[in-house]
Amino acid sequence: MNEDVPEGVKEGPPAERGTPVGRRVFLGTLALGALGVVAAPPLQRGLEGFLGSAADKDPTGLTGLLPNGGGFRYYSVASSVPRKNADTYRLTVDGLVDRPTTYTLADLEALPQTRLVRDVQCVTGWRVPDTPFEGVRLSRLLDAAGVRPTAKAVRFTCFDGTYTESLTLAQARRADVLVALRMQDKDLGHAHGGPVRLYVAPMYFYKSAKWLSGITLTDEVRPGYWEKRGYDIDAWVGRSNGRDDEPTS
Ligand SMILES: Nc1nc2c(c(=O)[nH]1)N[C@H]1C(S)=C(S)[C@@H](COP(=O)(O)O)O[C@H]1N2
Ligand SMILES: [Mo]
Repeated sequence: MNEDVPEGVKEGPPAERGTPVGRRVFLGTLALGALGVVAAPPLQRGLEGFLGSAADKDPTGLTGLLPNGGGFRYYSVASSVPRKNADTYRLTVDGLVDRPTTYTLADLEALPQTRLVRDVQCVTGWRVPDTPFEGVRLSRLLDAAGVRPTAKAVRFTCFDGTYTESLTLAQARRADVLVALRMQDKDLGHAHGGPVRLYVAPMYFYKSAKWLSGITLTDEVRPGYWEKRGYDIDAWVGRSNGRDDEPTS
């Protein structure tokens, strides 16, 4: 398991110590059980046990391993999340824009799709190499909405009702930031934040908000869920959260 947990991994923010993370992890594990996880292979069990015992120091919400997840872990700060499908899913773009817009899943699928293959890197140390994501460039949705000059940042909200994220407008316009519909050449499943999640390729995976439902242009950065709990807002992989080098493995 050590290759998955690099030396020097920054542990959770001090502010979070002693708060009921353990309960979230426990509830999340129950929710995952309901998804049908039966048994983890021994290596995964070992790693899960290691991280689980460190849960109060490592609060980004480790709640279990995904079946056939290829190394992904299931994270949710909400104990249960409603399911959305092509009929019920909506994504709104609003705030400091000229043309507030609501997209259905079909609307998003009809737009040009961009495919990126990068390493997924969670700030707690686990990593999934060469993971394909596909979706609509966020910059395209921003341009379609007509971002006003007073807008300086983007706030992301999720239909789990709890998680939030943020980017500066310059970060949000990067070509490697997607509103993702597919991962690993499959439609995004519920556990991975489907049908639509944010994908911020150059940053730690906590920036990639799952179950994305809202994109709001704001006049300043409003720190997201984990950022209010001590993680860096500018979460560049290898250059944030106390790290100064690229992760190895
Ligand atoms: N809505 C929501 N998005 C989220 C999270 C979350 O708890 N809720 N966790 C973040 C973290 S810390 C990680 S590592 C990834 C995990 O994505 P996965 O569950 O697809 O592996 O989702 C990120 N986005
Ligand atoms: Mo994470």
